[in-house]
Amino acid sequence: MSIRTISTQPFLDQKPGTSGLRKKVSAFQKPHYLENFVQAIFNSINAPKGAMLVLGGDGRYYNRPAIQVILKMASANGFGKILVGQGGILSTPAASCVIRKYKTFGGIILSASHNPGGPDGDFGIKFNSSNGGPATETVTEAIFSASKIIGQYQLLDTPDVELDTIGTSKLGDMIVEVIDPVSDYAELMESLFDFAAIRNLLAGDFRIKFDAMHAVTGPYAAEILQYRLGAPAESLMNAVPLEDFGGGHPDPNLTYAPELVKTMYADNAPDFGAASDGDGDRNMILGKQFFVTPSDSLAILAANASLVPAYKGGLAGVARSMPTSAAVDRVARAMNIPCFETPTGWKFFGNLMDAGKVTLCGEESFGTGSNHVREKDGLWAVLFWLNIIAARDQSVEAIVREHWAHFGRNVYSRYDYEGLPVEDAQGVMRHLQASFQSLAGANFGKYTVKLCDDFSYTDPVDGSVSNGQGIRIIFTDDSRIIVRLSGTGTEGATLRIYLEAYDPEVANHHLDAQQALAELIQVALKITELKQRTGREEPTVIT
Ligand code: G16
Repeated sequence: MSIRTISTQPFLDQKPGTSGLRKKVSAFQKPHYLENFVQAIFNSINAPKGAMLVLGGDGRYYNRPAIQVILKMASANGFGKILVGQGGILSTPAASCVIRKYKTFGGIILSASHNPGGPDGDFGIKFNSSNGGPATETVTEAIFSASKIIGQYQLLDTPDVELDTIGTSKLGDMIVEVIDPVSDYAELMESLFDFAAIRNLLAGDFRIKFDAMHAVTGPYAAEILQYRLGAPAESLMNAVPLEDFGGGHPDPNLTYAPELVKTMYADNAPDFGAASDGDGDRNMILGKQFFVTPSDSLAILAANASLVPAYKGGLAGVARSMPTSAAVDRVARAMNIPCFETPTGWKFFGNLMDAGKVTLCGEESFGTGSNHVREKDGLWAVLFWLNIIAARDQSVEAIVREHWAHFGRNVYSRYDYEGLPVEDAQGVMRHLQASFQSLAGANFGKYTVKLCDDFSYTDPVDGSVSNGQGIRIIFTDDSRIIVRLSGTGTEGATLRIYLEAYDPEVANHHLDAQQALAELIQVALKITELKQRTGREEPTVIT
């Protein structure tokens, strides 16, 4: 076995987005493309010789060949040990859990999350630091800089490693330990929640349906929900992971999880429904004929945290991304704990959690989590809800309605315009930026603009500043229209419009969000000049 040094040329498009580098599989299959980015990571992270890394992915197409390349490069670059999930599999929260539990230098996670998979689909790669969380912007910038000047990479010339059997082998001087991808994570979940109470709930006539969307959470859900908590086998759907997610879009929302939505809106619907995404970090929560917005879900978890063993001692604080509704802010005020507003991207929560400022955090993009790991965590959110339901003995809908009655309702919706020509999408953003002055104080029916700006964030822990994080149009009644471009797509541009209005009146709480927000939606379309500038009559996805 010898170390080969291979000459290469930089690719100039390896800038990590909201969560790592995501591209079409065909881009990663270009000669040297993956290797360049992996070497750029190794050149930037200052790992000491012999350091230990975690490696795994969501099992999508190209996961296996990529794992082999990374193992051979890690060995050639002087790493001492790699913990790799059996079959190359680790859900994103499980990878975070393993990094923390075994105190490794960090980890490499292969995933394009909720983006479609398969030979024509997407692939992705990101580096997580020793805290288990996505690398900070400083590190991702360093990786990007390294990728632009790379001239060579190192690879061990050796046959592939056997990844399907748990155990230890050597690759050059480096140890490769193939680990069970589920057990450490399942053990962590059992330490956080009241499994006895949830087991009791599921032993009665309470029925659940979990949609793994043919993605990574299938085996995790089987181990936790079925074997450890006793849910019947029919509680799981699409639980066999497939390299192309069965041709689906593994994004747990009302559009892309139609089978689950149909089941939960049928006459004989189960009591609780949930879905997770490609790499297991997102979640969607449903009751019988009832959808819980991710923003409400975060607020409700925070308000009920004292019912869950791991959080009954109290929350240090909470955090949400800027476009996420302010429902959790109201809970934080009532609990007299701080609430932080960060840019979109889980990486911004890491510093707050490491500094002990925040216990729970979440995003409108179907992500919720806590300081148990440093990624958002789909099954964790499912277990949190089941724990609350078991403790309160109420339906999902009753819990949400009581919450609204107490705190008022932050009515919320997001419109996604996917696959736009980049120029059109940027045109909308430029138009808005140019309108800040004329918008200030302007009236639109019952709405008067209080403030509009481009969100900027100064990290309260390390002082780093992130500018240009989304346009905010805030009205005098605290309603908001937020507009930003997605940082996770791989084709054209996706423009997101987030709409939020606050309604304390219980008498209005029966309204569908689209009804309640109808006027604000028209204001948003008018201000953005969306139709004129993109030609789109309707959004691709409404949540
Ligand atoms: C990633 C980040 C999330 C973020 C989301 C936003 O999610 O991890 O923190 O909220 O992207 O995506 P966009 O920029 O498209 O709005 P994931 O699940 O794709 O890793």
